Amino acid sequence: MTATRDFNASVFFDMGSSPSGVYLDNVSLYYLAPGDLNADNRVDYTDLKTLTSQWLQSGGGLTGDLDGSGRVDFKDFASSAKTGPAVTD
Ligand SMILES: [Ca+2]
Ligand SMILES: [Ca+2]
Repeated sequence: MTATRDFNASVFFDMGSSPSGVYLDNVSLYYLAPGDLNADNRVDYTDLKTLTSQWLQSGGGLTGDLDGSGRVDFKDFASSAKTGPAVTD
């Protein structure tokens, strides 16, 4: 993977006429594999367990909703499977 320092990014805040400021501290950017639902840099049984626990659920905040459709289904499972599991558990 490319080191974080290899990326350039710009962030713009439109504060309108607000007198408030924005302060950013300790910002990290990293690549997260689509199937890595718990962000531990591995796609494994724990992620699959999370996906199955949310199976066919709808709504917001579902970590298993990989395609952002609002529902955890076969499309999400397929996305997770494409990541290539490193099953060690
Ligand atoms: Ca994981
Ligand atoms: Ca989905």
